[in-house]
Amino acid sequence: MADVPTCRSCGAHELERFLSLGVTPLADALVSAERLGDDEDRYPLDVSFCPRCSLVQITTEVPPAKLFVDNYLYFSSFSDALLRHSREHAIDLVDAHGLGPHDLVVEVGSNDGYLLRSFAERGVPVLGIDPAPDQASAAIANGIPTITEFFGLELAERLRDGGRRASVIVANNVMAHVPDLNGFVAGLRRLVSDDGVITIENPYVRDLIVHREFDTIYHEHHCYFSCTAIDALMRRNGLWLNDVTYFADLHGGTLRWTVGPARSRSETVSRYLREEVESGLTAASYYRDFASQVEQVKTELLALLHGLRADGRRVAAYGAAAKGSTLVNYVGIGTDLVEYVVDRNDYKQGRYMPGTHQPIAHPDRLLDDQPDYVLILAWNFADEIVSQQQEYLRRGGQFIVPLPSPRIIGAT
Ligand code: JHZ
Repeated sequence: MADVPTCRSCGAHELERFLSLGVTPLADALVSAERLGDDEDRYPLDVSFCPRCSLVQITTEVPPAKLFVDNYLYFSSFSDALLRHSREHAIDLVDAHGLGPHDLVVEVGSNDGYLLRSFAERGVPVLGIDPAPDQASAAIANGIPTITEFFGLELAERLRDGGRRASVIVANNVMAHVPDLNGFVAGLRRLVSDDGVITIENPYVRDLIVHREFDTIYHEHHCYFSCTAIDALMRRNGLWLNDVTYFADLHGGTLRWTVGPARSRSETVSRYLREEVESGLTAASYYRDFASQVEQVKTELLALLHGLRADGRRVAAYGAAAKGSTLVNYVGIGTDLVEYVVDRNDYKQGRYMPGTHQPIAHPDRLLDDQPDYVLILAWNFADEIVSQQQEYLRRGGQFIVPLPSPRIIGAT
């Protein structure tokens, strides 16, 4: 573990801390039955703002292999909404850039090949890069060539020396995971062809603050991006932020930044940059009362759960998501309040939530057991989960969506 005293992007020393979520276990380090009695690794989870380049970031660095090789069971393919979004993205890129057999699409953080297969199906050569061994093996087994390594400048150089340049690079929900941010972006610049395009998606820090999505803060996510921070980061590494697209329903509000070696800035980029200044997002004061907002979520949620338990209601949870781990650990939701968690990722079933140790079961358990309430930890997929669980609702079950304030969903 290392403390990071300077900004990961611009190197400034005067970071302003605005939130501490305490000392928490690693969000994806689900505990196996054999390890339940062992001490779990715990690390401080503090969040700072850089007044020089506006980057929001955590200040403790956990070794990447501990996060993404030893303890990573996240498979992108378990979420239908994400698969739909990814397929549309691939089709748009193929059409917009006329991609064909002479191009190369590289995805950094390619997971189980959930996105690249849409390019491969259209005859476009692809290359995945992902250090997580099980996910990379799954992709390879599905015919997606994948390099099982972390991406950075060194790997980009090696690929380029081997004669490979990418017409398109996609980096979705991966840049926040990278400790050496400038090395990562320099690697993108090295690998993309001079007329190529890079698309980067990540949850938008504005939505994190406005919708109190504090649970998306965990050790895997070193950074929380605004357009202002992205613009500075790209320029520093020889790239231009050329377009921005907003997806309100993806991961609580996601931005796609379209970036390239050539400058062709859209009016949308200028508008976002202007609005970030006007709304105050580029100043430390924007973040100052976030800690009390987060505290309020904790108070409201605990009051609700204690009230239900006092009335003899049984509560389970849906989604052994990384964000779920931050939520249960920060709020202090033990097995006395929420008995178990269900998740359709079979790599997660049979394990236990970090810190709070709820067992993780198959979603069928909700119908076998019919708890009175189900807390949706994967609230970003609440619509998808609720529509799959109509029978649970029909039998009288109810869902709790925890953020931005706890809300109950029953049968309509
Ligand atoms: P989900 C992930 O975070 C991983 P997490 C990562 N760290 C990241 O950066 C962010 O996304 C953006 C399950 N599920 O996606 C699947 C069902 O069981 O919100 C997952 O285990 N049934 C890369 O981990 C979990 O819920 C369903 O119907 O916070 C959702 O996890 C659906 C839709 C999901 O991410």
